[in-house]
Amino acid sequence: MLKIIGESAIPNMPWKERPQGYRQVMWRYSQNPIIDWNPVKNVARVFNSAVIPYEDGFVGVFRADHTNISMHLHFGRSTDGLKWDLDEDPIKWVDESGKPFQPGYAYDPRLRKIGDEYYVMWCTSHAGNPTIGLGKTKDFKTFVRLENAFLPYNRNGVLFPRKINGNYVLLSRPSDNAHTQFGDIYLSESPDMKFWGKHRKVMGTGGGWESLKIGAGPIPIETSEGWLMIYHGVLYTCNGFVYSIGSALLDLENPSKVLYRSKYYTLTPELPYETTGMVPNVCFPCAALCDAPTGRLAIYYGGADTYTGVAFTTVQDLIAFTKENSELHPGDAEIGRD
Ligand code: BMA
Repeated sequence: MLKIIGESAIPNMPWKERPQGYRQVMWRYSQNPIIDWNPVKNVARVFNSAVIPYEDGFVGVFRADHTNISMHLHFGRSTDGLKWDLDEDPIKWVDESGKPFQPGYAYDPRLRKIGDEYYVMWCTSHAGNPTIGLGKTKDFKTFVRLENAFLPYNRNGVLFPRKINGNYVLLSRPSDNAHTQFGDIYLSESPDMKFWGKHRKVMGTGGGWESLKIGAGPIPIETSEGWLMIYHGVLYTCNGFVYSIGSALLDLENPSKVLYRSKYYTLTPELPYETTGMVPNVCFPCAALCDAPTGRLAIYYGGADTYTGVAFTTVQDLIAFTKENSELHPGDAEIGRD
C-alpha cells in the first residue's frame, strides 16, 4: 500500500472532485483564477506563489509584480486556501544580526516547515543577477534572510522537507542572466543551510513539452514509492516558450536518482488565464498542499505570469500516471553520470 510520509491531514483542504468524463490526471479548479489582475494596491499580478497549511487555515508567500514591474514577495493568509488576503507591502526581511535587508528583486518563492521553522526559497538578486535566496521565519512576523545558497546564475531553488542522510537537500536549476534557453535540475547538500556542496545532476530535459529546460516546482512529497517531484518543463516554439507541468519519482535515500518520469505533461496552457496575459502560455507550479489521509493534492500554479490558479489530483493517481508513462532520458543522472 502506498504510504505518504511527512505530510499531515488538512481538515479544510481545498478540493473539488474530478469533473465527470475528464480524462487528464490533473484537473483545474472551476473558479480559476483564484487571484486576478490588480489584487492589491500597486500590485498588478500575483502568480508563481507558495502556500502551506498554518494554524486553522493557510498562509502563503506570493510573487507580486508591482505596477512599476518590480518583483516582490508579499505575505498572505486564507481560511480556505482559495480566497486570499494579501498584505499591501512586501515582506520586510532582517539579516541574521537583525538589520533590515531587502533583496534587490524576489520572485518564484517556495515555502516549507522544516523542523520548527518555516523556510522560504526564492529567486533573488546578487549584484543584479539571479540566484537562490533563502530565509526563515518562526511566526510569519519576523522574516530572517539567510545567506544565498549559490553564486549566480541559478533559479528554482526547492528544499526537500527533511534532511536526507544528515544533510539539507536543495534542488536548483543553473541558468544565465536572461531568458535562459537551457536548464537541468541539480541537487546540492548542506549540513547547516549555509555551505552547499556534493552537487549532483538529477534530471535533464526530455521530449517535446520539456525539451528546452526543466525546473523543480513544489516541495517534493515523500512517499513509499519515492519523492514525488512536480516540476515545470519548457518547449521552445516559433511563438516563444510554453511552460507545462510534469511529474517524476526520485529515489528516497538518493534523490539524485530518477526512478520514473512521465513522458506526458500533466497540465499545459489551455485556458485563457494560462494562454493570455503578461507572458502567454505559462503554467508554473510552486506549491502543492497534500492531505495525507486521502492523498488529495491541490497544486498552486502561476498562469501566464499574471494569475494564480489551482489544479487537483491525488498522490495515488499522479504516481500511477508517472510510472505508467515513464521514459528516462540520457540526461538523467542515473544514465548520464560520468
Ligand atoms: C521563468 C521565470 C518564471 C516565469 C517564466 C515565464 O524564467 O522567470 O517566473 O513564470 O520564466 O515567464
